[in-house]
Amino acid sequence: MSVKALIVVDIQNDFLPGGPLQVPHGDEIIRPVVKLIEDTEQNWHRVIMTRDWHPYDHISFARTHKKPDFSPITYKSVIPNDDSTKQGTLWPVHCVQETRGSQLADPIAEEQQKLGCKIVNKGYLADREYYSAFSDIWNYHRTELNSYLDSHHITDVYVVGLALDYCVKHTAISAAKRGYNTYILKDYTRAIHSDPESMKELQKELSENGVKLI
Ligand code: VGL
Ligand code: ZN
Repeated sequence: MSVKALIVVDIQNDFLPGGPLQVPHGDEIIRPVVKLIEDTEQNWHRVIMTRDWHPYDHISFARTHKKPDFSPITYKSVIPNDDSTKQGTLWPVHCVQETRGSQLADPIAEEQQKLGCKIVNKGYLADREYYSAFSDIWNYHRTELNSYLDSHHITDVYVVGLALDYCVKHTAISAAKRGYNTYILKDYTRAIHSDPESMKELQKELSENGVKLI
């Protein structure tokens, strides 16, 4: 038997058109996602909403390094005795804790309150970047998402939200690696880079990691 969870990733004001880190057409998914949450035929056992939830001086902000937005950066591992590095991008300041920009989009926030959906925050440790809602990029600090899913005996995870090519992708790959049957519902996502080349690459990376894009 399958026990299904819907994970609604980062539908926050700062990622919507007009926000500092806008995902093109991100607003188009809000109403459909609300309908999907309420669709009784889906039989969601749990609905979880994630939030990018940064301190004002987060390491992923260009401002923190006094560099231009979207500059490349090499992150050093936060794991003791680990010399590895990862390439990243420095972002405009976004989703600072407790600001309007970090709040869920109004219709999603209403749904969250109405149903009492679990909120999982990520990105709150200042010294490391996060894309997956399960952990930091080092897979070292874990959020409460995995233990929440396990405590509710979830077997299948459906991921929607923003942005398809960052947090949705990494959250889905993390879920698949942790043993959940994992799906991304494509029509309920939007990407920062949605050109055909990027989409082909994305499709390949997802299938190599056992994530089904449907
Ligand atoms: C995200 C860039 C930086 C996302 C979060 O939610 O996709 N992207 N922080
Ligand atoms: Zn972020």
